[in-house]
Amino acid sequence: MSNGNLYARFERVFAANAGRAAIRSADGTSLSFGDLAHGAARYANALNALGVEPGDRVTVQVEKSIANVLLYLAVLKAGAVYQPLNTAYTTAEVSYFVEDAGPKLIVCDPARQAEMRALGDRLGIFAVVNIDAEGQGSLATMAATMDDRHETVARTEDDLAGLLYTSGTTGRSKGAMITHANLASNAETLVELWRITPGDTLLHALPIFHVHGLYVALNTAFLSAAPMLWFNRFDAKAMLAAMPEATLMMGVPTFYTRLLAEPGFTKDTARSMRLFISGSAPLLAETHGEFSARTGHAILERYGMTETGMITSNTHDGDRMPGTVGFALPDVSVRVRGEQPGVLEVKGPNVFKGYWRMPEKTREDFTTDGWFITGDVCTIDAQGRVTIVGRAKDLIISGGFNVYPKEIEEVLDALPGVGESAVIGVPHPDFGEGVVAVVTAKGELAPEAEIIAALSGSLAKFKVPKRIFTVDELPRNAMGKVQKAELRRRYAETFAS
Ligand code: MLC
Ligand code: AMP
Repeated sequence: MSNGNLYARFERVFAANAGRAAIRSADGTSLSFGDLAHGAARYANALNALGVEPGDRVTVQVEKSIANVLLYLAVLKAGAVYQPLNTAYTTAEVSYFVEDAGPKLIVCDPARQAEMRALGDRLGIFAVVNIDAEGQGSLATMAATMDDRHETVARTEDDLAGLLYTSGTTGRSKGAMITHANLASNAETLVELWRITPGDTLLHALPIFHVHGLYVALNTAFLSAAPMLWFNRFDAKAMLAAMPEATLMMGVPTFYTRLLAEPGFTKDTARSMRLFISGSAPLLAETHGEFSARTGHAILERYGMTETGMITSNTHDGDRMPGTVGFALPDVSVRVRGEQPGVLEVKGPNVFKGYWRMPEKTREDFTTDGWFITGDVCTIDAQGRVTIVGRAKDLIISGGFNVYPKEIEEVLDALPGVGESAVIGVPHPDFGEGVVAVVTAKGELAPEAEIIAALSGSLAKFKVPKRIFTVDELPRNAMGKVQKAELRRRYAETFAS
């Protein structure tokens, strides 16, 4: 029986392309596909030496680096489960994710080694090792001494490959259990749909702790043997400098608005480009229009979720309609029950296995006939084209990162001087939506800057409201529910440029 481990597929591609460049970064580092295979084997041997066995979770919160890519590959190769965490998460946030996932190993930044070791001691976690932004650190040192041969662990397609946490509108954050088959089917479909070939060169500037940069970008590049130009973070000028050597880019809408803000970005800069892809947040039709006027390229928008990978995409050859997210991927089915617009439901080999140790939550998010409920309010036209018109979930997407108002409101409400609070997203020229809090005072309320500083102690920076407004009372409807739509209208101009 063939090995269902996603890495086994990568391994065949790496072997067949061993001498070709796989990743090049601006600092001159260059790895061939053969180097990737050897590096992944060394890291996998290091993981095994640290006690990691098939099915064990490995928690990873490190700065983006090529070493981080090798670690991701190694976790797959060793048959373990990759749990990536946003580098912006505070220690308080990380503690929950680690406690819930129960990993065998934590890989963190050296700056957090002591804190994570203390957390590990409290939770009985065997090993805590580190990798820094340059790809150095105790794990890198250990991997360098290891054998570069390692037998890829056999997995069934239904075994877990990743555990990615997503917050919900209520309750605790949930770990989405992603299988090898979920990842393989989605990546294979996208390679075909977007016509990715070894002749492509992908600009990779997304973080690799979320689905977009990790699974959409890396997995498609690996399966298609497309080389990548590597950036540890997004910088519009650096992207422009590299673009004449590239053919393909994947980004969140903020990447595209930031590129457009560069006067040096012209048709000539994009002369070798074949395809620009956007997702994770709504791309304004205005941005789409401005981009085609400037470069002659129609950005291809697609739509997905952590729990499902990619669900829909505009087509490569047909129209790429601004404001719509295209058609269900081959093999994937979507529906809206009852009247349109309505909540989109999805079924297919891309849909995750359920929430980690939360059977109740899993049941709530699936219909009785097995469709996953996305919480995105959509229309589907007669041709099957999907347009997202709103969200049934109280969610803000800022620069491609999800912010759940409930989480921020709970922290705000616990601050002395705050009566009650409502957190909303309003138009932001850079991040698409910007987070704003509206609060009432109960006694002495600290000044805005102090409240923001207090929140930053426990919440990741991107979640912290950029503005806090004080009101006498929050607007409520007849049922006593806070009218967030009214607040969004009131504060719509907060970030108007
Ligand atoms: C950074 N900041 C943000 C922010 N990113 N605030 C709100 N929203 C964000 N997204 C904060 C910083 O901490 C800083 O605070 C200030 O804002 C300005 O920072 P910056 O230097 O301008 O930001 P930068 O580092 O350039 O980051 C912006 C960004 C980044 C857009 C490049 O956020 C990013 O890479 N986003 C991509 C997210 C992503 O990959 N999403 C995919 C999810 S997967 P201060 O106070 O220190 O100045 C998914 C499924 C799917 O959704 O369909 O793909
Ligand atoms: P996440 O939980 O981080 O995976 O975020 C998934 C959510 O991002 C989806 O449910 C959508 O609300 C949103 N999303 C992803 N892609 C798009 C898109 N192209 N347009 C609008 N929203 C999107």
